[in-house]
Amino acid sequence: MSMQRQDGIFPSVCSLDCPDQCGLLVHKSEGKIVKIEGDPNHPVTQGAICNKVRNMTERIYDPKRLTHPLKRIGKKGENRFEKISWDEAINTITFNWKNLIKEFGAEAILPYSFYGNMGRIGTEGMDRRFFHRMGASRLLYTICQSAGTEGYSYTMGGSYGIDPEETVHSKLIIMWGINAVSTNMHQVVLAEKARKNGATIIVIDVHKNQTGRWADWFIPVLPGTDAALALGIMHILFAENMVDRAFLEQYTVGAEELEEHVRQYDPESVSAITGVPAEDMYRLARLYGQASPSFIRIGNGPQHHDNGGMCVRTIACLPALTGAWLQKGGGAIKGNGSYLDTNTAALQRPDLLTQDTRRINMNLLGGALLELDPPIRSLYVYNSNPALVAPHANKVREGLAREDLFTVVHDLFLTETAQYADIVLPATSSFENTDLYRSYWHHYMQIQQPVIAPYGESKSNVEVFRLLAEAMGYEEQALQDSEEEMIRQTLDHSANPFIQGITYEQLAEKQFLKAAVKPLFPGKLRTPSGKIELYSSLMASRGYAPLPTYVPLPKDGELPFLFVPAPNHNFLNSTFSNNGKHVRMEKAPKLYMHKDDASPLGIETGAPVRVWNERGECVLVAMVGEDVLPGVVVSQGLWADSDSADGNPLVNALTPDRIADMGGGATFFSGRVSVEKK
Ligand SMILES: Nc1nc2c(c(=O)[nH]1)N[C@H]1C(S)=C(S)[C@@H](COP(=O)(O)OP(=O)(O)OC[C@H]3O[C@@H](n4cnc5c(=O)[nH]c(N)nc54)[C@H](O)[C@@H]3O)O[C@H]1N2
Ligand SMILES: Nc1nc2c(c(=O)[nH]1)N[C@H]1C(S)=C(S)[C@@H](COP(=O)(O)OP(=O)(O)OC[C@H]3O[C@@H](n4cnc5c(=O)[nH]c(N)nc54)[C@H](O)[C@@H]3O)O[C@H]1N2
Ligand code: SF4
Ligand SMILES: [Mo]
Repeated sequence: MSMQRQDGIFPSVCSLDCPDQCGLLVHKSEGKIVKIEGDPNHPVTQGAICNKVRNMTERIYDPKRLTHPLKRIGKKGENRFEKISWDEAINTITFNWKNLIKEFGAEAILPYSFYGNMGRIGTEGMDRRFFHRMGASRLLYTICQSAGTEGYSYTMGGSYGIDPEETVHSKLIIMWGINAVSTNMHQVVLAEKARKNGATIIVIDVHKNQTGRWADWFIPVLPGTDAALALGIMHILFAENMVDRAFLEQYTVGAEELEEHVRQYDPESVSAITGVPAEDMYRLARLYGQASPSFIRIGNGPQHHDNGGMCVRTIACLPALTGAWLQKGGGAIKGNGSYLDTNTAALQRPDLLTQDTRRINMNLLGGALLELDPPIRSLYVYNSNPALVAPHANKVREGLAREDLFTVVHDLFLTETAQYADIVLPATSSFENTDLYRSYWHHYMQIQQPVIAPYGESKSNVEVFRLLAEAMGYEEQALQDSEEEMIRQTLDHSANPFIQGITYEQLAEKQFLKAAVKPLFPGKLRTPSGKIELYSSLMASRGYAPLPTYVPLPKDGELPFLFVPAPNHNFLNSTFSNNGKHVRMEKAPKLYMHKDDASPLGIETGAPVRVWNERGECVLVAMVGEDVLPGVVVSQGLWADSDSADGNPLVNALTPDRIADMGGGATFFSGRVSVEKK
């Protein structure tokens, strides 16, 4: 069907791992995509898209894009490959896997993936079915938001917040640990509308980045201390009687215990922890207590810490104190994915797995490759670039370098990870595929139908797993289903009332459909009590403090600076870090430092600096000023190995692979480093 599509303009959806999930218009001429712009008809994104994706054709037609399968002819990581046919590629992979399974069992094989393309069918569909059928080791998908999601759920019962379209009505908007100008631009557009109606915008962050500069009031906070700040606000709200007692009574459990508990978080003590002056805390609490409706957008920053789950659980309690949830535009969003839940069992077919297999936390990839017993003997990577994005990167790369590890990487580019592969497979871009998309921020589902023919000999994830299944001799029909069949299967989900109206036909016709989401209140939450759990017995039963609590970060060695390696504006994680145009827009891999830290070290803006700790080192360009607090250094972006003139900018060489307090989450932002002039 796809290849017959004529030239023209096709409504599409952005496939990147970004909450906005924009509607797109893809212009095709002479068989090629010539322009990508926003779809003005999309109700949330309304025709505006980011610079990254406006320049997406540079990536789709980048001369470095893979066109054929490759096999390694040099040493691992040496980057020497030779072109092979798909037949040879599939036969080599399945020959190796059959032998490994015979000798060691299927758990010797580990799939590793994330959301390089958010399509449900390609990321959680045929792949899962295939590896379930095989009985491979199972990956725990923990690298992104899992700590915060678990924390938020203890309070709110799932990834349920408010409809972002309603935030235009908010009068106070707090962007808490989210670099929204770069990472959720339509929340910024909506907040701008609210601002025109009189809303105040506050940003709480460890870095005065583009989002902090856009705020009416920027509040710098020390990394990993936000739970204390939230508890300090609660202290003032109770002390000054700015709480909504009727709401607390009707919709929450544990308000009395909480009131008693937050007495210890007085503004002076909290100020010493967070670096936020006590008078600012009073001002913040009073603004929050009095504004109506108020909205908190909780980002990923606070939860990429050892204490991240508890931190998000704590921030999520705030709107209950003021009863903000009852007003249109009041409440919070951490993520909204649960409203759009589809039938996961039908999609992933866990029933194909006949015995329980081991689960491996993706944040521990290095250790899994180097230390697990029985060992991982084969790794299959798709939709992800772990050599760049995973914590403790040198350990990951040491594992990837194992000569006895049979590694397959399916990607559009010869990524840092692919350079360690035995077999590299070329992947289609999302514009070459059929897939189903659901946002984790707004309430729309969308469909992608192929706009262009596959690039070179590239194939989609679904297609590759169908081929692998056939070559493995797996005969289940589920392993040969079409994309359309799989979309129908997963949309058939009586357990989620919100998506009942959404069908394949309707999506194919309309391109995007809004879930029939009802406001959370009045109503029953999916917490054990059905209410907002300020006190959580479930947490107590799992060994957590049942009330929101500030847990200090563990000491990560003695080095002087806390290091926050955050994402940047023009890349999406490591995607675009290998595309010239995006690299030029982003200029250089920078390290933001406070002037009082930099000057004794003789470091000035523009100077290359060596950033190091016991795990590794990288080279970045210093940006000296007052955008971060003393004792904190912040970098932006996951840069390609080749992106620095002076040395490798691999920030994940420094990040800890400790596991966060909840959800098996990552602790990217809780590491310590030293910095010196290079
Ligand atoms: N342009 C662009 N957009 C993206 C991405 C990208 O790489 N680039 N990545 C996508 C993905 S996968 C995700 S998960 C989201 C992530 O997007 P966000 O939710 O914005 O999360 P981060 O960018 O990780 O961090 C947000 C902010 O948290 C701050 N921060 C770090 N530690 C703390 C802390 O302890 N307290 C507070 N208050 N702030 C802290 C950082 O300085 C940063 O400004 O964005 C998506 N969108
Ligand atoms: N230091 C630090 N590290 C971080 C973060 C951070 O803030 N700081 N953020 C973390 C977060 S939140 C996340 S979500 C992870 C993200 O980490 P990843 O999910 O690994 O994200 P990307 O780096 O964008 O890599 C996606 C890869 O998938 C490929 N791809 C795209 N579409 C397809 C497809 O259809 N098929 C196949 N086979 N491949 C495809 C792309 O070409 C790209 O190489 O990174 C984490 N790492
Ligand atoms: S990356 Fe985000 S903002 Fe940019 S087009 Fe895609 S969904 Fe929209
Ligand atoms: Mo993420």
